[in-house]
Parts: sequence; C-alpha cells; structure tokens
Amino acid sequence: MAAAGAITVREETWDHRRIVRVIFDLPDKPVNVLTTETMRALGEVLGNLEQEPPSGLVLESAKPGVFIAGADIHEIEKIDAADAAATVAREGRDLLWKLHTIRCPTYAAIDGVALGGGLEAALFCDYRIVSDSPKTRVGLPEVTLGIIPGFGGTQTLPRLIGLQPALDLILTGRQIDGRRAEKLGLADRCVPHDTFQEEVEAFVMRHPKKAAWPRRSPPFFLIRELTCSMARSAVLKKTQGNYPAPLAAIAAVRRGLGRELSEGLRIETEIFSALPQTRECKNLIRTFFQMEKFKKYSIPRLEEMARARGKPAPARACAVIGAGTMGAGIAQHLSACGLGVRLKDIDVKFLQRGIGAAEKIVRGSLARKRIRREEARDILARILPTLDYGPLRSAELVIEAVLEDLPLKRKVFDDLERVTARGVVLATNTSSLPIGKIAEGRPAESQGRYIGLHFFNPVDKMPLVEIVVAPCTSDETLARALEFVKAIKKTPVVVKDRPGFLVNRVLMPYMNESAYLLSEGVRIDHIDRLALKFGMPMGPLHLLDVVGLDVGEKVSHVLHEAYGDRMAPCPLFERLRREGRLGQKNERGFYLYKGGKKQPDHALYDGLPAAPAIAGEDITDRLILTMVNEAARVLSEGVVDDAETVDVGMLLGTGFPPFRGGLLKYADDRGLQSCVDRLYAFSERHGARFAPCDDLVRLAKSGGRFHQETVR
Ligand code: T1G
Repeated sequence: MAAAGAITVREETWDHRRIVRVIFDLPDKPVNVLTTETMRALGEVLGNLEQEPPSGLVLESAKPGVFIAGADIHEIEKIDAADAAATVAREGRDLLWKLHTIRCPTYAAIDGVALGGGLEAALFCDYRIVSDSPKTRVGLPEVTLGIIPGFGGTQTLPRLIGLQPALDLILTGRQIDGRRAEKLGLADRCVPHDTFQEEVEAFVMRHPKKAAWPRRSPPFFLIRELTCSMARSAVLKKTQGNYPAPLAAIAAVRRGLGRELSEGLRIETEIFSALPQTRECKNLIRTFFQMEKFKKYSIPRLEEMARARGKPAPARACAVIGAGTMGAGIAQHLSACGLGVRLKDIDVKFLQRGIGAAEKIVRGSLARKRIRREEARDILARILPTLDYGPLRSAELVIEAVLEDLPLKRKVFDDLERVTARGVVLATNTSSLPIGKIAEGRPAESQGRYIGLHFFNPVDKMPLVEIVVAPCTSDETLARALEFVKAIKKTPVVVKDRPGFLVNRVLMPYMNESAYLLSEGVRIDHIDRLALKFGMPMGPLHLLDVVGLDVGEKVSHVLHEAYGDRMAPCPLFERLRREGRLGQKNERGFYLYKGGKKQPDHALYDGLPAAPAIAGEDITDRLILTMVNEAARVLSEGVVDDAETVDVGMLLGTGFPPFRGGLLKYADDRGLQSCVDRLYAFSERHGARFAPCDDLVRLAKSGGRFHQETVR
C-alpha cells in the first residue's frame, strides 16, 4: 500500500494552544494500515515535531469507521526469517517510542477500528479518547494470525489496564467496543460518535499535561507467576499446544512485566521474531485473507449481470417456515440483522417454543453484553409469529426449515407457490434432500426460484451458509441469495445440488470412521482426544452425540444411497439405535450426560474387542485422510469450484483447525503421495472405503497439489 498522502499534518490553535493533528488516510484503501512507507512517513512527522514540540499532538484518522487496522499483514506474510521479523518489530516500536517520549502530551482519537499495531500506536500515546460508535472496536488480534503484538502491546497494555485483563485481550484477540474500553481503563474517555470532534477538543483542553506512566504498578512477583502459569495451562488445554503464539505472548508478558518498559520491549521483539516465519502463522494469515475474500464472494457472470441490470435489492422482509431449532435460530439471526421476519408453523405450541428459543439466544447476547436492552427488545419485536400463509404475501425471501421429509417439504412449497409473488426467492434449509426434487414438477418459470440455504446449528454462532444451486436455479435467484447471505453477515460457499452438499458429505466419513474405530475396541475418549490433539474443536463421537444420532442416521442413509458402499453406516450405529441412544438430547449416546457431566459409556464396550494396540497416528490418519479422499471426490465432481472453497467450508462448517490452513491445504503440506500411500494401506487393512479416488491418485502421481497458487 502506498504512503503518498497517507498522513496529513494539520496545525491548529485550540484555545491558545498549538495543536498538531496527525491524520491517517491511506488513499484508495478501505482501511488504514501501518506499512513500511506509512511508518516512515510517521517517523518523519515525529522527527520534525521533536525539534519544536507543539502543545499537543492528536493522532487520528479521516477514514470513516477506521482508526488504524494494524501493521500490513501482507508484509508480515512475507517475513521468512527471525532477523527480518526482529527488524520489523524493532523499527515499529522504536517509532512508537518516539510518540511515547515526545515532549508534549499525545492523544489518540479513535472513532473506528483500532487493531494490532493501530492500537499499539494509541497505547504509546498519553491519552486515548474513543467513540461509542458500533464501528469502534479495539483489540490485539495478533495471536489469531499466529504472531504476538510486536509494537509494544504485550508490555504497554498490562501496564495500562493490569495483568489479567491484558492477558485476556491478548490471548483471545477479542475486540471490544468503546464503552468496554473505557471501563477497562484502556480508554480514558468514551464519547458520543455524533459529537466526536468537539469532545476530543474538549478533552485535549482539559488534559494539557503528559500523563503519568505506567498507570499501574506491576503485580507482585508471585501473583504475576501464578496468573501467567494459570493462563498457560488454560491455553494448553484449549489449543492442545497447536498454537505457539499465545504461549509466546504469555512469555513476553511474564518476562517483561516488572522491568523497565524499554527492557520489556526488547524482550517482546526477541519473542516476536520467532513467529512470523512459522507454518502456523503462514496458515493463519492465509485463512484471514481467505475469510476476507469469501465474505465478499462474487461470481464473475453474476457481476456482469448486475452491471447490465443492476444489483438485486437486498431482501428486507423475510419469512421462515418451521419454528424448530433451525427455523427459530434462522428467524432470530435475520431479525438480529435488522430484517423483518414472519415465523410460520402449524401449531401455537411450536410457535411458542420457537419464540422461546429465539428469546434464549437474545438473552444470551444480552448477558454477554453483545447487544443493549433496546436492541434485544427490537430483535424480538421484529419476529412475528403466524399460523397462516396470508401474512407471508409481503415476504421477499422465504426460508423453509421444516422436518427433513421430502413430501412434507413439497407440501410447504405447494402452499408457498400460492401465496408468494413471482420474484420471491424460495429457499430450503435442507441438510440432505435434493433441491431439484423439491422443485420438480412445478411450473418452469417458478423452478428458477428454488435454491438451498443450508445454515449450521447454532445459527447465531456458525458463520457458514452453503448456497445450494440446483440445475433449475436461475442466476437471478443465485445472485439474490448470495447478496442476502452477505447482508446477514454469514460467509457463503456455493455448492452444487449433490447429496450432503459439501460439509456434511466430507464430514460423514470422519464420523463413520470414528464408529469403526470404536467397533475395533478403541476407547471412546481416546478417539475423541486424538481428534482434539489434531486440532478439531470436538471429537467425532462427541460431535455425533451433539448433532443427535437420529439426525446423523438420516443424513448417513441419504449419503449411503447416493454414494454406495464407502458411505455405508458402520454397523455399530444399528446397535446404538436399538439401545435408544440419541446422544446429548436424551443424555445417552457414546457418552452419558448426567448432571451436566459427560462420561464415556463403558457399557458400549460390552461385546467389543479389547482395546487394540493401534498407533495414535493411524487413528488420526484414518479420521482425517478419509475426509481428504471425499473432498477430492467433491472437487472432481465439480460440486464446488476449487480447493479454496472446500477449505473455507470445512474451516467454518466444522472448525477444521485454522492453523493447518484448511483440509486440502493440510493434504498439500503433508504431500499427496503420502496421503495416497496411507489410504491404500488402510484400504488393504480395513476395507475398500479407504480406496483413494482416481483424481487424488492422479494428482499425487503428477506431483501436483490441490492449491495451485496462493490465496491472492
Ligand atoms: N493489513 C493488510 N490488509 C488489511 C489489514 C491489515 N492489517 N486489515 C484489513 N486489511 C484489508 C483486508 O484484507 C480487506 O482487503 C480490506 O483491508 C478491508 O476490507 C506489529 C504485527 C479492519 C476489521 O489483524 O480485522 O498489527 O479484501 O472494508 O470487513 O503488533 O479487515 O478489500 O482486498 O471490507 O470491514 C493486526 C485485520 C495486524 C486486523 C475491517 N490487525 N483486519 O473489516 O473490511 S498485525 C488485524 C480486520 C499487527 C503488530 C502486529 C478487518 C477490519 P480486501 P473491508 P471489514
């Protein structure tokens, strides 16, 4: 990013004081970032001011909604050695040190995102004034990129707000709003966005001197050691040691606190310099850019259509049919995004339950302070329950979320055909039924309106929506669905109408394999623990329990029928069904759930062989490579356009570990030939379900990779 014109310096007189405003605004860029050039430009500005310091320096941004989004991640991505990393960090913090030591009070005026290096610049100022705008978010997200704050954040933040709150922000990468920043002492004042400039001026007038530093004295040695060692244990438990950055951040905080700030900064640089070149960091940065790209996903032919005919207006009024878990979750989410929602079901009881479920989600957001009381009230007020189709006449987009039963779904769409206007998008949230079958036999001009919008449970938390395109789906419908998904702040992946779409189809062999492993006598918690160790957010057997074994069974039959023997459900599922094990919902699945505690059900081992001597590596490979193989098939069949779509879908739909860069990136990194060799070996030992598919074998033989090029 160029720096030309990135910083404007404006000298003004405020109440007889000479104030210098240093205003960031990177031309032609949506956000301000600290590139090498912008840093150099800032260095020059500070160098000039040092000669003749003003009475105050205000660091600010002219970009709406953005203060500074941190160091340039593209530059960090390119770092390939420790000395280069150390140079970047040293230069950055030396520059910001000038802000800290300049002989005049410094003020950061933050009315938008201040992240990473952006916040670190503000932390070196004497004062921080933030706005109450919803766009104002401050945080240190570095660990989510596989690095630690490198421009002083691990040292300045604990000295400003205290050890525990600082560790909390640094280790989670959490972004907080202006009010919270003020509460934590991170900001000196949170002021209204509407009168931000006046408030900043008033604050500067009231605080004409440099602030005392540090704001807090360091905790006693023992408290610091105890807090850091507890944080370390919590991180290890959560990450299984797969992420080096949070551990490094704790080390930087622990070693630096209690010393001179300058010494702490030197320690931070030393620790930072080991991280940008790691594979974990490269994969996490890759994932960041992939997510940014998919959030704005576009299809060239639809863009062309939009240029010719104009972009479809985003739907404002929606309807959801079915007030079960998914329907209620979808209705709540749409309403939380400001859309009006009609929630339709056939019985008042079901509607009451659905509204109750939506209320529970809203209460949760309220308790976590994600929303305010008035917002909570508005979200619930926008969901209007109905037993009749009549009120759905005004809906611009309808999502059906009734039981997974084809005749029932067809009946719902018969009714919708009668009440909805011609241009209305008719979407189904089916997780396994073909969209084509739901649309079959309808008037040709109507079939184009049918599309799948597959949300994941819980809807408010899961960021992915599979947009399922059937042969009958029109481009107009696809364009409107795509805009809709982006408008409701979900990430879309576009998939073809093949059974299981992308995520469930690739995930099913993994879950099925976990049951085969159990049938061979491998212990329940051992299987799940190995999946966690690999980095999956939940073990496969636990996941089956959470999804519900009855739900899993339905999907697995659809997939078996569609894809044949390799997807045949493991015979153990039949026994689970006979024993009435539904999973978490009836407190009995692979685990027993008593009093909120989960314990492997040892009764399941009856009749199974004794625990065999299988290497952990074999277990993990059986679980993961079976997904790689299925994903390769998904690609060969053109269900998705490219390997990137598979990776994004699996990352967001299943929590596939981001530090591995994605399922197919993992296969690439490991070497496709090694994947194929292992699959052949497993197919000899455990059955043909492992046989690598032709395209995978061919790709491996040719020395190819799934990902040909980098993300951008
Ligand atoms: N570097 C490079 N590009 C960036 C960037 C950054 N820091 N931040 C944003 N972009 C690009 C982004 O890829 C997208 O590009 C566009 O700007 C934003 O588009 C030493 C080492 C700020 C909340 O982790 O979280 O500081 O897709 O307007 O959805 O300690 O981007 O348009 O080509 O659609 O509203 C730490 C990452 C860096 C912040 C805006 N900072 N950025 O979201 O954006 S490391 C971060 C974000 C660091 C120091 C360390 C978000 C955003 P394109 P948009 P948005």
